[in-house]
Amino acid sequence: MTGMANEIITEIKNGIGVVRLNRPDKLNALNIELMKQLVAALEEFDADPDIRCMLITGNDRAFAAGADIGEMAEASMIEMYERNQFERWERIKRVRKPIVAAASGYVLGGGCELLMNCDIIIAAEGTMFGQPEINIGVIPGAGGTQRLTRAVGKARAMDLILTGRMIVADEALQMGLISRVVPREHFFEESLKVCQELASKAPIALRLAKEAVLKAFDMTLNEGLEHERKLFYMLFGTDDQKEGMRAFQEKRRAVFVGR
Ligand code: CO8
Repeated sequence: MTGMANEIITEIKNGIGVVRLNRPDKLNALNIELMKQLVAALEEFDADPDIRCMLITGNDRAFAAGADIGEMAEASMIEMYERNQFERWERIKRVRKPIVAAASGYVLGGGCELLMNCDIIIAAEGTMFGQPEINIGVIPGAGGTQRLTRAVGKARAMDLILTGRMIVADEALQMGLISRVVPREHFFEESLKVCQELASKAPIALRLAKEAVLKAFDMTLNEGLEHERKLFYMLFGTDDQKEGMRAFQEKRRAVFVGR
């Protein structure tokens, strides 16, 4: 299936739901319409039993250079409040299947905030990351001050958010903002390979693993450990747990069905 909804292009490849941000002339600036289409696509993929993981990407020049400044420049406080755009961003957090990001070019502002909502983040060599909102008189609004701080620690988050400076992929990797750096020419194919690997895993275990890791941000250590334990026990109610452990004992490759 291939779908085109102006601001994004969607495609399903072997159980992987791919979303390509598609405003190349604007460096994929995230306007409201793009965000609507993106969130709708992710929710649709999340509900589709044939899809096991998702991939969000842009193009060589930009993953996304931030929220669309043109849509915000003249807005009043009340207008911004009434738009309630962040409610839509909250829905990305509720997507249960793993989301891989394949980034290249610019990953700035809201683009970096979108990226931090993804679970495995793969970037082409030379990709530029930043939270430059301070340079246009604001601060990150879609989670940047919170997620960047949790990802890279207070000192580095302060440095990036207060100066608005950009860093390149290697530094972002070293800081813990992203998961892997790959050669520029095939960053998309490399990311797709990671998705294919995820698609071969036990689907319920994948979702529960994602849930458990994300709980580390919201819970105390003891609450998180308790929660993890319950999810672990839950998996013993799945056929895939039996299949996975039996396949190991029988020295064969497990075939997971998502039950
Ligand atoms: N919004 C709107 N248009 C943009 C944006 C953007 N964020 N970024 C780039 N564009 C447009 C440019 O206006 C230009 O359009 P046109 O050709 O019509 O003039 C086109 O994309 C190409 O850009 P440039 O000509 O500027 O390309 P350069 O290679 O010279 O520069 C840069 C690339 C350095 C990335 C530069 O475009 C830039 O600084 N962009 C803005 C980066 C930025 O400040 N991002 C933060 C935005 S604020 C934000 O994200 C707040 C998040 C809050 C949450 C979101 C909820 C709404």
